[in-house]
Amino acid sequence: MDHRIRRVAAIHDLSGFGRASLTAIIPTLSSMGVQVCPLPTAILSNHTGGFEHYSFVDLTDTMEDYIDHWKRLGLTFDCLYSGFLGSERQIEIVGRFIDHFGTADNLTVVDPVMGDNGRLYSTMGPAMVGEMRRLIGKADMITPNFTEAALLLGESYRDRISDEEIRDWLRRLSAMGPSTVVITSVPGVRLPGQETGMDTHVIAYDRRGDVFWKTGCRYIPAAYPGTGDTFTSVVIGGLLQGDSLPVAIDRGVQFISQCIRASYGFDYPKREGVLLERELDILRLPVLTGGFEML
Ligand code: PXL
Repeated sequence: MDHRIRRVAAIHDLSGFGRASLTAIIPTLSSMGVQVCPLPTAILSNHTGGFEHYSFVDLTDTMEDYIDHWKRLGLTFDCLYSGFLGSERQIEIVGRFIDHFGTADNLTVVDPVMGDNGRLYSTMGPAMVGEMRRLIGKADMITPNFTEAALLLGESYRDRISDEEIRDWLRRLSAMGPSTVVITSVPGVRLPGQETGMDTHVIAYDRRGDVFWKTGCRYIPAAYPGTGDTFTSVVIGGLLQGDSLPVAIDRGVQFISQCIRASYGFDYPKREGVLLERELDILRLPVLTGGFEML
C-alpha cells in the first residue's frame, strides 16, 4: 500500500496575525490532505494589507542553509509553490531552489505576490517587479491578481478590460515561461447603470491546449487580505488530486466566495481576513462544478 501524501514546498512569509500567506496556506492545503513544508521568506508580526505598522524580519540570509539541509535529507516535492518574497535577493535563491527540486513530473507554481488594487504592497519596490519577471520564467503555473499581471506586463492598471485584451495579457504572460497562467480579480465589464453587482472573474490560459477558461463570482464590496493565498492553495490542492485546470479554478473561486459570504455578515475589520476556520471542512467535500466556461 502506498502511504504517500502529496507534499508541497511553500516559500512564503509567516505573518503572525491576519490570515495571509503561511497561516492561510497551511490550513487550506492540510484540509485537502496535502503536506505543507514551509520555507519561510520573512517573519512579520502581521501582514501589511490594512495594518499601518508591522515588524519585519527578512530571512534571506537563513534560506540557503535551510535549503541545504533539505537537500541533504533528499526531500522531494510534488509541488514547489512560492509567494510573498522578503527581498529581491531571494529571487535568486528561489530560482536555484526550483532548478534543484523541480522535475518533469512536479508542479512549480509562482504566485508573484507584489500588490493589489493597482498598488504595490508597502514592502515591495519597483526592482521586485523586474526580478519577479525573471522568476516566473521558471514556473509551470503563475497566479497573479489583476494588479500583478499588469505590473509584470508593464501595463497600466485599469478598472475594466475586454475579453480580447485579457486573452492577449494571458498569452503574453505565458510567453514569459509558464504554460498555465491564472489571473484573479479580473474586473467584469460594467454595463451602464450597474456600478455595483459587477462580476469579478478568474481567467486561465493553458498554452498546451491553447484554451482559455473563465469562472466568475458575484461582486461583494469587500476585500479581505489573504484570499489570493487561499485561492492558489485550493487550486494546487485540486490539481494534486487530479482535477483538470477549469475544475481546480472553479473549486478555488467557489471556496473563496463561500468564505467571503460567511464572513461578510459579521462586523469585524476586513484586515483580519475571512473566517477561514469556519469553512475549512468544505474542502473535504466532493467538488460540484458548473461555474466555468470557455472564453
Ligand atoms: O496575501 C499576500 C500577502 C502576503 N504576505 C504579506 C502581505 C500580503 C498582503 O498584504 O502583506 C506580508
